[in-house]
Amino acid sequence: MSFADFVDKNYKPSKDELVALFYVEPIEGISLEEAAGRVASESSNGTWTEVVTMSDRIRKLSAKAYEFNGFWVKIAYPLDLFELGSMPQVWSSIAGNIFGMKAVKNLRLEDVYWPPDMVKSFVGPGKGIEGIRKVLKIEKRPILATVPKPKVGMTTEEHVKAAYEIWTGGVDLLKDDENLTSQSFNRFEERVRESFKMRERAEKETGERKSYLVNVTAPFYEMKRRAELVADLGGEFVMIDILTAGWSALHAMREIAGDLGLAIHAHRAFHAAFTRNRKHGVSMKVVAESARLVGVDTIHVGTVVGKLVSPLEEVTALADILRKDKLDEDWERKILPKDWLGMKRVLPVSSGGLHPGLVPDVLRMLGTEIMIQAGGGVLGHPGGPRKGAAAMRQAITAAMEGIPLDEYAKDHKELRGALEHWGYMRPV
Ligand code: CAP
Ligand code: MG
Repeated sequence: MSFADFVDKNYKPSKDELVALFYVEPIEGISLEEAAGRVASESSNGTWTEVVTMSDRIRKLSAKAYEFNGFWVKIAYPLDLFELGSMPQVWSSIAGNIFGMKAVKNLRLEDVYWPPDMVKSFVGPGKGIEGIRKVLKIEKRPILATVPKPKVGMTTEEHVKAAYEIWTGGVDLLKDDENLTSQSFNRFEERVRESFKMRERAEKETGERKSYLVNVTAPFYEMKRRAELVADLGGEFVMIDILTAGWSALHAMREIAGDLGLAIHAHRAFHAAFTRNRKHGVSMKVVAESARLVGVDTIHVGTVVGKLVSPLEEVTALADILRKDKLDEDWERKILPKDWLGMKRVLPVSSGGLHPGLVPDVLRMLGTEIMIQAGGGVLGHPGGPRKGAAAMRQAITAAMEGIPLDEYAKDHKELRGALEHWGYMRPV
């Protein structure tokens, strides 16, 4: 069986096959067809040479590169290649060895068409957007979260004091940072216990629902123990660094969170190591789709205007993938058709270098069905975290009412303080 056997330009996949869209750039001396055939081979059931154990029956499982458009290639995979309901196995197949192949100069998995039987084999989000809104009793406006900064280093006491000010200033969700778990100066158990005590006080004082995205990321059994503690203390969310923890851990945590009645906030730390290069790696769309299938409730999508790389067409594509039930093929944004078959919708989180002056931009791009997160943009307010929180909340109200921030700031001094400090700058 040669690489040519993994290419068939007349092939028409059925809707029950998985289709992957790749950007394939061969090395010099190798044709695009051959490189694509090698990708289809290595990601399904081929290898560098013919093997004597191949048979007609096994050959039927081979993937086929069938559509070519410049360097863009679609490859169809028979569903029997996959173990249904296992995201690690899917990634080991279509996002596995192939990125290291000598035959390709660049290779990027850009999007995936997930066939119905595969979609049905995953549970999806436990709460979804509607469930989260219900828990927080916030019907229409964006949900507002803040990560106390410095991201690591504060003692538990300092952390909880900042939490109190953030909540009472008007933020809905306290959020741990991705690398704050249980360090010597701020142990997990103590932080969580003290924060939930403080939450009660903040709720009483404001009359609003307040919650906490608790970063439980840890070696698996510890992560499970931490989630149980969050549930015991009356929490509603766990936060997981899903890419450093891994798909298998997320699968298990989805079951555990489901049993405990907790929602999952997905942090994507590590993604840019393989999503940022537009020609090589795996796109963030594939990460977001995989996360929706395995079952997160909220996930970071970027800001366009903030401190981290996140182009507009990518951020809006992610929001559509997470929030819509169905999508048609969209060649501009390189999206393959989607049908989530009623699976719950995921709330996109816009975060990274945001401050009040940027809130109207984010709402214009993403609408109000989002979570906005600002760490430095709250804790950096010259008047302190409470005023920083109030300024963010005021910016959201102004943007939703279509009032220019400068106008609204005339009789909202916290927002005025933020605008005097940062203006409308876009951080780098
Ligand atoms: C933001 C943040 C988030 C990033 C994640 C940080 O802090 O807490 O982790 O936004 O990036 O550590 O940088 P600031 P993304 O609000 O102070 O910038 O959302 O792109 O995954
Ligand atoms: Mg962070």
